[in-house]
Amino acid sequence: MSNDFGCDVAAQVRAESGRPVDSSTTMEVWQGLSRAVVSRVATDWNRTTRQYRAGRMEHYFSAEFLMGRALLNNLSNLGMVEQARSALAAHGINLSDVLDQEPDAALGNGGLGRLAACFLDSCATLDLPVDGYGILYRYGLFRQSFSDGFQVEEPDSWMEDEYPFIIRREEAKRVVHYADLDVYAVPYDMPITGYGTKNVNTLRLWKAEPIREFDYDAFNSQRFTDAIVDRERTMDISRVLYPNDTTYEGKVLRVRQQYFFCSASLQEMVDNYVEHHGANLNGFADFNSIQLNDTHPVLAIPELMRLLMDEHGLGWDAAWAVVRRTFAYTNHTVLAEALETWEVSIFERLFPRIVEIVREIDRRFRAEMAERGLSGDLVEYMAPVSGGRVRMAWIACYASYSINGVAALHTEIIKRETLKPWHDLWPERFNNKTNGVTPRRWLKQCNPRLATLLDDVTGSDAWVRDLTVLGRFTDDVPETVYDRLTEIKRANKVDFATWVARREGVEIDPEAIFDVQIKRLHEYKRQLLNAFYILDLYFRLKADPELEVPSRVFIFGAKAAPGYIRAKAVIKLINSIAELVNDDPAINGRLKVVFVHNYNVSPAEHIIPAADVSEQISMAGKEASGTSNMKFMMNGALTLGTLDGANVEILDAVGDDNAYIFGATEEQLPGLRESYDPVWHYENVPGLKRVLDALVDGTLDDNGSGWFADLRRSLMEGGNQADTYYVLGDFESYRTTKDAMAQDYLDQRSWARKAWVNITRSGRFSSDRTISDYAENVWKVSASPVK
Ligand code: 26Q
Repeated sequence: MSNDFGCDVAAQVRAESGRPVDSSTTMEVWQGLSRAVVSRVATDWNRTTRQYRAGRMEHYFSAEFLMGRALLNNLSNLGMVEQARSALAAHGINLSDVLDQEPDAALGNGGLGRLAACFLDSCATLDLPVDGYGILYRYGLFRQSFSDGFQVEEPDSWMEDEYPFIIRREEAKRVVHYADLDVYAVPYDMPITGYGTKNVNTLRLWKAEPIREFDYDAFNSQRFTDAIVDRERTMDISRVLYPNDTTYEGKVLRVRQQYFFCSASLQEMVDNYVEHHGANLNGFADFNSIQLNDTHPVLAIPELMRLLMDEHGLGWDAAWAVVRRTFAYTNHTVLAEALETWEVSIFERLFPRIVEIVREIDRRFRAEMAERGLSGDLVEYMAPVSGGRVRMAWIACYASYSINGVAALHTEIIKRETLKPWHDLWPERFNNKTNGVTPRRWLKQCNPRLATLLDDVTGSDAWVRDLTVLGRFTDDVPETVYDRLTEIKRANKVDFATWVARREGVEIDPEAIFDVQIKRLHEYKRQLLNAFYILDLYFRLKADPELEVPSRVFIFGAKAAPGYIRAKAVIKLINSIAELVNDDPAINGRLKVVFVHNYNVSPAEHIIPAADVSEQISMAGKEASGTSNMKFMMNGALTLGTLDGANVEILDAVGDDNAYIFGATEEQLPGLRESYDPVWHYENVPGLKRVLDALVDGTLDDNGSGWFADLRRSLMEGGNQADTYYVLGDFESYRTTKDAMAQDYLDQRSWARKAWVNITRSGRFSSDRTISDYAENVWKVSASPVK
């Protein structure tokens, strides 16, 4: 290895493997290269940390950070991809083989966790003094495989081997106290580099460890199991990420986890405040603010009260004044079943002092509202504690200086419905922060061909730090740009076809339309609607083999929560449809269905650059924002979607000609529901009867589970209350729009123009825009570049 970095890498690989580079495994090379990168940022990281700590900081509290892979991201941010490539090439090693060794850090369920990761990237790139705080789960979101088309879950032990991007900070550990257990919280820090800056921010993840290795007395008295029970109970706390998305489950361990990282993070913040500003905590909020990523970290509110009062001598009013200026709350859902509430008895068992504080918050809230003249019913509805349960969202609304939704429509809905009484009381607390995604990972890194085109068209890589630059190039570009764009998409599709063949064993034709739906499996997201379209198209082709339709590949990626049977039934259904159509000689490859197993950040990076069609088909009013819609748009896929979440704003950015919108609107749905008759749809909407009957007439095999019949029943039985997510209601409109879209694809030039509009108008969906808005209007922090 000729250059400096090459020497670093070689030395790190040798230290790792005890062998020369040429004789090391690809995994060892990954380890060594990663260590060389961390070593490169060490000095700047330390400087950034010290500089931030002396000033005002924002702290992003989140139970989830879906980081994905780190190596390419860091190399790219540091401008070192080519150096790394040539350092390895000197040994005949291929960089992308090495990158492929890295496990995904899947410490999140989906959108909310990935949003947190994109936000960290933007904060570092914008030089903002923001740290993330969460949990170092030993097992991330479960690994998914299919057996007979059914989802099977396995533990995701992503960190079992060494993981160079996380550094243990033994010296900074804290004690977290529960009524039945004291545990250490040991911080593990991940450097967060930004693009084209020296600043290196920090994600701090806490791991639970026993204070005593094991109970020696018990061990000595031959009670070997007793000796290790507390140890195991402690390790349980950070053992595994809960796999639930959108349905709330009140598991004791889950609340332990929440308190664990909130308490440890707050202790650190308070200590840091004392170190820099003295022991009078009244000024805490002048230097610290906390963004609560949904209600998962809401225990931080009573915990900060406890720290201020019990450990730093503030009275209730002074402590509450600090708290009220510290917290800001982001809501991510309109689904009532997702709102977290905990049985008071669980709290009592785990942390009696927190219960005292929560009850006092409740008592004062009730008194304050009575004084304001609110009705008894309304006070009861809004009270932090009621009916034996603690309501996390209500505590968040009461204590926070800012409450935001994650897309314009979503914010309007929470103001009008979900959080209406809070909006009536304090409208000034509410604001919208439409989500965004980082163009570093989701454009520059995952789609290098398109990135080069954008460099060429715009004349520099300035778009990587300011995506709105692209907006100046929507019109009046030379026709050759469209040719190049078409070629790029085609090359990405060829790459993807190779990837899918290897990973899933399905051959797909790069000439076909690649139509993609990747997101958690949930009824409101309506993967079922997409499945029905495919089945209907299959029957249409069978009925008329001469039918002229463009070839299609339908690509899915989705995990279902392990206990969510209906979601699992949809996975099984899609796999059964794949089996039915993929090898049917009458179809002759014109239709293919691929369910990419174990969908995650890394698969997304392969799928999105190859997509033509972005499926965003949730029932209107249910998807808070969506973020894959933005990633697809940036990569030149056209949206096929309902007027939901951020789709509304995407449509606004690209115009009617450059997106395909269908279905009932959020405004229309209540009216439609009143007179809704799913059976009428079944009998009258072209294609529906054939599709619904295929679920039960033997066309599709659910291996005797009865799941397909249940799906059918859920749509048809129960009068106007059946089909909660209006699948049958929207089918006709979906089919018409999707058919038209496929016809439009045949005019490749016009399609490329639409794709170009999508790419160049995606500037406002950069998370840099979102974060600048938070920084300026909520967090009140400004850029702090290190020298
Ligand atoms: C709840 C209880 C117990 C265990 C886990 C959970 C849990 C875990 C994850 C509840 C919710 C989540 C995640 C929610 C989520 O990802 N919401 C999505 O957030 C995105 C970012 O704002 C939005 O774009 C999506 O619309 C929204 O669905």
